[in-house]
Amino acid sequence: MSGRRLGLLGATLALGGALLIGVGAILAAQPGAGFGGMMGGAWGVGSAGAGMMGGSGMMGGSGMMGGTWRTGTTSPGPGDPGFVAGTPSAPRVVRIVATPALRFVPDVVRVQAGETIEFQVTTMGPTTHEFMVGPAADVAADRAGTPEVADVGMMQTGSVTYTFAGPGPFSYACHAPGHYEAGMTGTIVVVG
Ligand SMILES: [Cu+2]
Repeated sequence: MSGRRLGLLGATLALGGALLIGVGAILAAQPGAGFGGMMGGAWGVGSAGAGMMGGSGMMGGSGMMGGTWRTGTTSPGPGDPGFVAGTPSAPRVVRIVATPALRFVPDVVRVQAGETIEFQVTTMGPTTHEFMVGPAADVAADRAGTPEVADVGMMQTGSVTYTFAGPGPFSYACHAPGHYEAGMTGTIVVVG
């Protein structure tokens, strides 16, 4: 194996570690999301990755890991302690990670009826994603005019704000070519 190939392998492993750490951090910021088991796994592997990155210095102190998405939080959801319903003037923030496995994490979001939510969508990995949210039929059909944030590239965060008026059903999805077909969707559960 040539030095260059080793370098590429190291970069790939470091990126993988960074992704796991990132997903773990975002999941940790989701109160009551019920990802306990997943979080444990993600943190365990992420820690191993961090050690490796520290040794190589490849990722240390890079701006890539210092983005605002790491420090932001998802506000408590309906039924969680401290829940405050989002309003048009003060939307509740829900953070979503779009993964290279063509999935949204989380893929279920609970909202209170009538709530206004600001979705902050961060892409992990090299695949560019979009995030469309609204009535499930419109989202499924990729209907023009349905609220969305498009072209969210690697480690970027885009946001879109939506008010969940009426009973739904509501959903979200990515319509980058092939992603919806691969199952890159999420469900909105309206409560109250
Ligand atoms: Cu996508």
